[in-house]
Amino acid sequence: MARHYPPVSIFGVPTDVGAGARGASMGPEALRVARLAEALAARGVDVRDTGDVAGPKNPWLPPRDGYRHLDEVVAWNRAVFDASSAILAEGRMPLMLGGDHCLAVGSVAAVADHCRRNGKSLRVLWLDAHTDFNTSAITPSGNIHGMPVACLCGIGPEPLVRMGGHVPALVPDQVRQIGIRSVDQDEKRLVKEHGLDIYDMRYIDEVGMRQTMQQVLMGLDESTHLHVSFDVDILDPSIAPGTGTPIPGGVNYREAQLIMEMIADTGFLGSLDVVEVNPALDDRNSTAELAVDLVESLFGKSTLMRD
Ligand code: Z70
Ligand code: MN
Ligand code: MN
Ligand code: MN
Repeated sequence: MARHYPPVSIFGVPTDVGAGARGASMGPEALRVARLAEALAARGVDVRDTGDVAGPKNPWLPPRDGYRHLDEVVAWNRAVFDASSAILAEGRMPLMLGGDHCLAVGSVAAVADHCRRNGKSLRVLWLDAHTDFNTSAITPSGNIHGMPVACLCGIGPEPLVRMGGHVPALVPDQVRQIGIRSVDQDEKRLVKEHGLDIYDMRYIDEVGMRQTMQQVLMGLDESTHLHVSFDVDILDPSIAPGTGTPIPGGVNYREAQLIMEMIADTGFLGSLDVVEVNPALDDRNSTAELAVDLVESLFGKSTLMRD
């Protein structure tokens, strides 16, 4: 029999307010069409889809003071924080369907707050082509989906940095970034200065995915809550074209499966974001279908012998 997983509550966040390309707002529906909830239910997971949270429309304006749509990003993240917190308080696992990656400020702040209240130690696995560690002073775009890790580490606009009450929500020590291959010039300086633990594509090429994930998952114990923030642009664009910022040289299908399988094997998965699925750019919903396939593996689908 499969390992027992905690009950899951899915919620959708239909916005692209933090992104540079329009269309990630359709991500939740694409993941539903790809039968995410049904796939987890078929694995014996107690899963509920609570529907979508609501927020302001995307005004689609140029940046102001280094931010695009800051007020709208804050409003959406408050809704995410409240939804995630309510699900965690029920003893269920929040599964957020983005939406763009700015929404991880709310989801991770909620998990950090939950862990603080319950004596759990939080580790965040940031699966992404990008480090998402920009600030208003150095961003090349003003797009806030390039800033959530910095915000969570206490660097960013007041209302985002304070989202979960405790500042900072996270210290860089709690974060592992995997699949990185696109970091802006000044952002590079900042991630080095803050000592982020980055497993970039060069590292994965050199040591292989198995040893990479062994490093990433080192030092976990029964008190660990693992939060996985899965930006689908970690995947190579040849297998996942439906995303706003496709970057060549991403992780392939087998590597992606191994990431998910090795996380599943820990038994410590506590919460999950699936973000940056952009159906407007996709090839017949293949990116959403691949994301569902990988989430199934995160819940033990391809693990034959270790239950
Ligand atoms: C760039 C910026 C980003 C995702 C693009 C890109 C950031 N570093 N993140 N797509 N998911 O504009 O800050
Ligand atoms: Mn991202
Ligand atoms: Mn990204
Ligand atoms: Mn399937």
